[in-house]
Amino acid sequence: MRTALVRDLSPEIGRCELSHLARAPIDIERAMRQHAAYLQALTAARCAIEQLPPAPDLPDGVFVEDTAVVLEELAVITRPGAASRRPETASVAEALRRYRPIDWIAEPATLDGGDVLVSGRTLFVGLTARSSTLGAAELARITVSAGYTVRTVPVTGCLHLKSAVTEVGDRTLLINPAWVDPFLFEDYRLIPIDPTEPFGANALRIGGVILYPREFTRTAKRLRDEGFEVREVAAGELAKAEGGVTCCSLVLTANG
Ligand code: CIR
Repeated sequence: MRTALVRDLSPEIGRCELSHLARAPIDIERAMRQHAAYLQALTAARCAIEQLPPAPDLPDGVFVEDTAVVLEELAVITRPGAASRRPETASVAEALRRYRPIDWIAEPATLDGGDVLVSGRTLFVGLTARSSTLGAAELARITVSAGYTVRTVPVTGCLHLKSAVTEVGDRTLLINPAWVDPFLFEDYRLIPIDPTEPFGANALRIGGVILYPREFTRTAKRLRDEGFEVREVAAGELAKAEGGVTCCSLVLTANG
C-alpha cells in the first residue's frame, strides 16, 4: 500500500505563481471537482490519502510535490525557488517525519521537487529559475551517503524538469525533446510526446498505472500503444496554474 500526501486547494489559487503562462481565470469549483477526481484516481491506484493541514493563505499550497523529495531512506524538504512558496514546507516536514528521517535544503540554495526526477539511485535535477546549482549540490550532499548520484540537467521553455520529462516505466521516460535534451538520457528508452501536446510529458506513475491528463489524447495513445495502462484524469483548471499530475501529491511506499 502507498500513501499519497495531498493538500486541498486554496481559495487564493487565482494568485498563484506563474512563469510561462499568461494568467487565465481559474474556475475554483471546477478545479475542486477535478482535484477530488484526482484523489479518487489515487485511491483507485491503491494509495491511502493523507491530507496535509489546509493552507488557505498559500495560493500554490496544493502543489505539494515541490516541497519535498521523498526517497526510500529519507525525505529532503526543499527550499522552493519562489519565496511565496517557502511557508508551504513546514507542514510537509511535520507530516513526513512520521515516515522518514528528514533533512533540509539549506539557504541560500533553492530546489523545487518538480525539478527532481528520481530514477533508481539517480536524481536528475533540472536547473531552472526555481532550482539552483547550489540546490542540486545540497541534494547531493544530503543523499550521497544513501548511495544517490545527482545529475544536473538544463531545462528551457517550461517551469520544471518534470514538465519536460517523467518516468513512466522502468528505465523508460516520457519526454518533450523541445524542453530537455534527450541525449542526456541516452541509457533510457524514450517515448517522445506528440509535438502538438507540449505539456504532455508530465505523467504520474504509480506502480503499473499511469495517471495522465485527459486532454493529451495523442500522447496517451502512444503510451497505450507501448503497453502502458493509462488512466485519464481531468486536470485542465490546475494546468492554468502551471500544475500537472505529478504536482498535487507526494507518493510514499514502504520501500520508497
Ligand atoms: C508555481 O509556479 O510554483 C505553481 N503555480 C505551479 C507549481 C507546479 N508544480 C510542479 O510542476 N511540480
